[in-house]
Amino acid sequence: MNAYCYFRSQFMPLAEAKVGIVTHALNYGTGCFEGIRGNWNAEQQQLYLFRLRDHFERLARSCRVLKIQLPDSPEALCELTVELCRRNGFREDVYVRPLAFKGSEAIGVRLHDLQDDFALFAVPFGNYHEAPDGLRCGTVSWRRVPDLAIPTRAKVTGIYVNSALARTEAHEHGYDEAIMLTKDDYVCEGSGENIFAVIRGQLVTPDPSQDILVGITRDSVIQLARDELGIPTIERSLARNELYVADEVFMTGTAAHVSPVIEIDHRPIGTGAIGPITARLRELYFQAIYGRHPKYLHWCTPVYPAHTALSASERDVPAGMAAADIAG
Ligand code: PY5
Repeated sequence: MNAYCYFRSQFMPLAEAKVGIVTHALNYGTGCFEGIRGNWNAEQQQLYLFRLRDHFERLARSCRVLKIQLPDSPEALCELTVELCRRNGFREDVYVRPLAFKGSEAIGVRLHDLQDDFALFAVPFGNYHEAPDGLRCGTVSWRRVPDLAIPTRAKVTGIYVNSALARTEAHEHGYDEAIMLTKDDYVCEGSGENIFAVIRGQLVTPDPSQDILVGITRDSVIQLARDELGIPTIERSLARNELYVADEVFMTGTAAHVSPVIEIDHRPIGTGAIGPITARLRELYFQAIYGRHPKYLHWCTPVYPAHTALSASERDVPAGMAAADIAG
């Protein structure tokens, strides 16, 4: 099946969406992006895009920082994303990547007097981490980019050099994921995840002044913990040694979901197995993102029209036929 993307104001085959090597964003990292998951609910034959609007609103904020003009409003970009997923006829978990960038082929480091470009693609995507029993993490020597160097609330492509350095250092030391500290040596986040500790029945996570990317999964988990489990979250600076002695630690991110951390710097966390609060939150989070928790359906944007969202037994369609075909 041909994969479609949206690039320069039109849908086109993904394989044909190319930029030249002089492109500003490729040379200097002057782009903003998002990562959005589409979660396939086989029972309902529906693909749910999770917190779609929130992602495009964050993209709009990132673009303000980089002086990039998006081609349309967050609302219209949501519709475009639904349309893209429909055209691709996905019937599995996917990852959607909007990318807004300085597309001029120009030499010269700056944000002004450059043309903006926008691309949107989606690819099938399963687990980000291959560690079903929990992550073994290591604190790395690289510090998280301070907000005053590159605004960390913005999801800027260039910032990810920092994440890549951290992740590869962790990998080369045999860990599954990196824990980055701030310039002041407090806990910041993973290479692509926020981090939480469970301490005496409460969640503790670095507050936004700690140079974190303010994650949408982080926000979802804070809400689920509060409203479903009655567990409050304290946002404050968090010392590395507090992680070592926490009852539980987990990471959150669109790609990573809720990922238990069972070991940090060769020290088991809690019992060294997935903790009960982490397990409960992960379960609630999965219910929410697959559209299985009625209370959180407002977080889920269905891709396919409701009449195609029948249960498997109700569907009278040959196996292997794309939902897009059914939708016509
Ligand atoms: N911190 C960083 C540095 C991130 O890159 C991400 C997301 C998060 C936190 C969590 O944010 P959210 O919950 O809004 O996803 N990372 C991207 C993701 O799609 C890219 C990972 C490669 O998960």
